[in-house]
Amino acid sequence: MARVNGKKIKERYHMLGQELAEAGIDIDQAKEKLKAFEVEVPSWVFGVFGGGRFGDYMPPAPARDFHAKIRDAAMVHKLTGASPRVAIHVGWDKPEEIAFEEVYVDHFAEPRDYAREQGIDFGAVNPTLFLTGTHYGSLSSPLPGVRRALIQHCEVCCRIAAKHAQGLVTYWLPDGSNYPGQRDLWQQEQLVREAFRQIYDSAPDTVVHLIEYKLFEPGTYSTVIADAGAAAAIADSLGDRAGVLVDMGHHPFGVNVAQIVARLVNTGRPGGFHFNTRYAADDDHSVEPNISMYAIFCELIKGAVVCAQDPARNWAYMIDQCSSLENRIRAVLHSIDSLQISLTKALILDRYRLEALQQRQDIILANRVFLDAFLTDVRPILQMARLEKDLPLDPVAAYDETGYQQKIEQERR
Ligand code: AFD
Ligand code: MN
Ligand code: MN
Repeated sequence: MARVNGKKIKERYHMLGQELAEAGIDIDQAKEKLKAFEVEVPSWVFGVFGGGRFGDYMPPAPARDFHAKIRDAAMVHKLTGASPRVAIHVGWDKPEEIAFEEVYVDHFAEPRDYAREQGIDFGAVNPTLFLTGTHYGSLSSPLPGVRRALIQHCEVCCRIAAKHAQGLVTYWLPDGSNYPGQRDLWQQEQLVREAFRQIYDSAPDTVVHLIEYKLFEPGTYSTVIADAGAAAAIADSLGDRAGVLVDMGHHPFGVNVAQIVARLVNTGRPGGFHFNTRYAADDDHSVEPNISMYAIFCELIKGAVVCAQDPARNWAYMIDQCSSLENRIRAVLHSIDSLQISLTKALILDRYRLEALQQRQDIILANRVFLDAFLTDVRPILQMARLEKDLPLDPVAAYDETGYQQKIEQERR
């Protein structure tokens, strides 16, 4: 496929290059940065999930074990060349091993080796804080036994991350309440802070901890870590190796996520992103190359935390979507494609011109320059990058040609 359209792609790329050069933008530089962009895929998107809706319907061929999730993630990387790591969910990926004890750490060596054989590696490690016994909360549970076990679980996850993954641990807590009066809000806050203190202090000092926030769910009245400010306050109290994880789906309507990103990047702390599209509530949808995604990438580039010269400065980028109706692998491929388009648009923004207009308070022209890049069809850049990396030009179409879907539908019946 790549060979057939190669000539046309080069022509289109050349034409766009000339156009952008007039504005002083180097298309080759944008293409090289795009090629360096990496995003992790979550193991859980490929697995068995459901909330009792639509009977037992699930998109065909969910992965029924950890190895199958790894193979699906590897397939995504094979087609995109952009997702060399899979984020894992300890206790969810291997439900038989919730990992409350040290002895579990090395149980993750085998699947990690398996991932490497498939051409990928382990990325972020997620403790699972929402399984059996957590219906009154996790790190703020009123039951000391539950709290103690989950703190240990997080400690084990930190060791797994340090020893068998990238040293990154990301936390999402289901802690909150459903009615006013149900819980002592002060106490919940206190317990969560104490638990994080303990986890942070006992973790190997190579580990980076990212704290995720979410407006609601499962709590409908209150949530302990409900917004970026709450997550940042906890991270601040812990130390330099703690930061905030933004998940697109976890904000109230109308919140400007690009502004949250700008603020967090400015703190210089570690940070990360769970990409998805939010329409009504939570995070179930694939990423689309819309204006918010573009604006977010503009901030990440300005802060030099994406495609940075020094990769250590990069934030951690992950996809977190659910895909409860659509084909999961296609949905994830679509998300990666959308992220690459959004990033490329942000890479060709005429920042000098924009800055000049901002200085003159030229409201409308500044907005038009900002939109110029968003409205540009950057697909020639993306296709050229794929051509050079010997990747399929359209990963979703290429997936359908691999026969993988038919194969897993047979195997996983
Ligand atoms: C939940 C949360 C959150 C988290 C994910 C994995 O909404 O997005 O990242 O589980 O723990 O769905
Ligand atoms: Mn998330
Ligand atoms: Mn979510």
